[in-house]
Amino acid sequence: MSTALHEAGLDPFWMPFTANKQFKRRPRMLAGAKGMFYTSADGREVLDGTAGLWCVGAGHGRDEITQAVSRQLAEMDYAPGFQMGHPLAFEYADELIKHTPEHLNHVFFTNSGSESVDTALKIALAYHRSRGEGQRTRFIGREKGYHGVGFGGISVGGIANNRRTFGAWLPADHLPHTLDLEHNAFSKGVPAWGAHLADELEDIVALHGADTIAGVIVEPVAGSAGVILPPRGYLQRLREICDKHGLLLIFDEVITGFGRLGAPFAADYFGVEPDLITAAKMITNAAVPMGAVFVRDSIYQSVVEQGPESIELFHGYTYSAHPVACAAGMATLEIYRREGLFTRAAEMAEVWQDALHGLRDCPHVKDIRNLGLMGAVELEPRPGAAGARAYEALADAFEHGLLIRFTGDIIAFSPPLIVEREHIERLVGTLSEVLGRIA
Ligand code: PXG
Ligand code: PLP
Repeated sequence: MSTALHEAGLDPFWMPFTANKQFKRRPRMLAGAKGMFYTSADGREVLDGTAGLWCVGAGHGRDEITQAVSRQLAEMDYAPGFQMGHPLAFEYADELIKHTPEHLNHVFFTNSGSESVDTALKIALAYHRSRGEGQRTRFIGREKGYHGVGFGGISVGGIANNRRTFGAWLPADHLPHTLDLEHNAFSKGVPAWGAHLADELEDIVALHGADTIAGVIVEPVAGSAGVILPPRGYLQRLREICDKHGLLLIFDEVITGFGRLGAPFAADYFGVEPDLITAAKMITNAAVPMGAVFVRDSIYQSVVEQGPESIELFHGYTYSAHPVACAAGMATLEIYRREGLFTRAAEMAEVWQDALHGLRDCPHVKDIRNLGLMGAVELEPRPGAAGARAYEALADAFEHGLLIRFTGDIIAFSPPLIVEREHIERLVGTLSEVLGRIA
């Protein structure tokens, strides 16, 4: 640890989503990163099983991005985005829509997934209001859904811990989640059972009245809650019910966007076109914070083209379309194009699936789930100590050169899209040893 850090101590930094006291007693520090690996502060190589926090798709330390960012900083560090523009933002939006679903050709820039979710919810409200349906104010999310930490996102989200202290302030209701180990344990890829769970949306619509509901927001594959897959036909069914009742369908693709499943977006992978897509992770390869909302043309037409001559949407962030983020995003797209990263996960999916399911007979394993380059290994909780096993696995894996994520007793993986077979073998080999060591 550096002398400066030693003197400063760990106390002032209030860490996000971290057990602060526990961490500060026994810190896990990262100091460098290149390709598939981190270097820990004590000089060990750590395989990145999670692409940072699901966000470093092209691997760490990409020179093209570093150069694009430094060039942009030298040329123009910042440009105001309200009533002013800079050319790169327009060029970048134009490049992005080459990769978005057919009818989603407008981009609103944010700085994070949480801001993208807030923005998408607001655009949905603005859309209905623009059509004289301002009474459509309710959103339908899903149990176990994670939509970031804004007050909008925690209201539509379905993770109890994220709202317990803060409440839920938007009118919202929730679909049931789709994780059912009785029917779907150890399914490879999308499970066959459970499409009928989408029909619950009909009951929710009947309860509240379609004319009070603005839209439905779901993660096509729930990431944060532990890789929960949509049953075959489920998302199609949601789309049909939304169409029937005039509800906007929002796919929160903060995790599934930018190639995680082997197609540019989960919308492409599942063949279901939503009305809005929220994105953030991987968009700049995480080199500079950025997020985006991709918007259906008819929504833009209704709110903007048919809107007033003055500001059509009273919304935006100081750093929306920040030039340095746009530069990082452009360079990331170039790497994606050159290295085929939008579809790389499809090439690796089978190797990944076989390797992960090879852990089935390891101690404590209760379920294994996978799609594209996402995967989860769910552990049987230790009696009376839910979450303890997975936490111990994280600590032990880090000691032995592997970075993993956990939520509850679910270990989640999302390696960078550049992952090779040898990394997958090493990841699975290390995890198998870890599971053998923990009690
Ligand atoms: N929507 C979804 C679907 C997400 O996964 C957000 C919104 C919020 O994005 P920001 O950029 O505001 O964090 C997310 C973020 C994990 C983990 O380990 C997941 C997220 C963030 C951090 C950790 O599962 N998801
Ligand atoms: N709070 C204050 C006092 C501000 O002036 C602003 C922006 O001007 C914000 C919050 C919002 O900040 P941002 O645009 O970075 O989201």
